[in-house]
Amino acid sequence: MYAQMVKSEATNDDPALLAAFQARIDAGEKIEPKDWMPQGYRKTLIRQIGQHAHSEIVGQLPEGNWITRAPTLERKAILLAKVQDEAGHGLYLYCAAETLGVSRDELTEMLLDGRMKYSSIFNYPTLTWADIGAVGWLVDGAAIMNQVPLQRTSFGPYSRAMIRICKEESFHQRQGYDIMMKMAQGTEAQKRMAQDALNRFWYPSLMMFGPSDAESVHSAQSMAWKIKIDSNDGLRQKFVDQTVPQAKYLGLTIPDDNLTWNEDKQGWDFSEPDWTEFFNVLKGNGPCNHERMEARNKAWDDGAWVRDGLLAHAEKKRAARVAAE
Ligand code: FAQ
Repeated sequence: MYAQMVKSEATNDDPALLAAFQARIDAGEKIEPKDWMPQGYRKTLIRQIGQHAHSEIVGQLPEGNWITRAPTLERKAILLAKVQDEAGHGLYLYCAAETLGVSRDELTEMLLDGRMKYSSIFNYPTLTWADIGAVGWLVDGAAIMNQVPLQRTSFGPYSRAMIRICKEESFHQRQGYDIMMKMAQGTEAQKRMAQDALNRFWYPSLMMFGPSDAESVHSAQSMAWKIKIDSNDGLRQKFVDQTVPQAKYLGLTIPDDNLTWNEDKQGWDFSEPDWTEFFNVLKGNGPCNHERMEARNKAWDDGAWVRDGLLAHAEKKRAARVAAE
């Protein structure tokens, strides 16, 4: 179905249709699944929403790793709820992508055979309990910074999914910050753990916003189509400006000797992440890429009997309907 849609749009991408489409975008209208859209718009959305959905699903793995080791029953219940929320976010996003004519199975296959990505951040390990605090504070904090503007994205189903997701993400960020507060106010050993988690998650969190604007291949077109509302560098700056005072409040140090307040821009100057490391992680060479893909492949293989059962049941129902006609 997806291939058919793309083919018909390829023949329909004429200048008048494109101009009318752009006029709708410029007027702030939402584009809905049955509306005409350029092939590139559909393709970009499938890539971004699909990648976003995969990130939510793979993103359960580093935190799921700590559910059995959470330090108290209360922390365990909170973490369990958070990880379940992430699964839900993945499902809303797969549904939004499905309205574009691509099935969830196709999206999963594209992830498993390497045609689709998930966020670089989830290729870093969670080594201590403080890492769970850092993930909530920094990773969910970065996710919210990126996703709040996406509530105004031009594609209706994506925008509506984002509204629901953002409500839950703000709880996630607060639970992470709460863990960091406890650790930072705890024993010397706990403070060291909190600082170590910040040291390891700081630059990978900055990478979540994508490459610098100069290196971002999709930003210009995506912003013209209002798929993206803000630039990668713009969001990264906002994240740093929001997070520096939070680190100060915790009594922790951002691991960047170049961090300086810039009076003119009313924001912090900071060091860029190591972009060689970022592109290397994207190529599959991060600390946990192999482990994460192994887990996704195993889940897909283990679920084969469920998919087969559902298909057999649907076929049985269809045959019964045909026989009754
Ligand atoms: N990781 O031209 P651009 C979360 C790729 S949700 C991997 O700038 P674009 C919740 C990009 O795809 C986190 N790949 O791309 C949670 C492109 O690849 P291509 C996920 C990346 O799309 C918390 C190439 O680099 N959030 O964390 C990354 O315009 C805790 C060139 O880049 C979303 O997906 C990256 N970080 O801008 C869950 C939000 N950055 O086409 C569990 C929606 C870039 O060459 C626990 N997505 N790439 O194959 C977006 O806003 C955008 O897609 C960006 C990238 C901003 C991520």
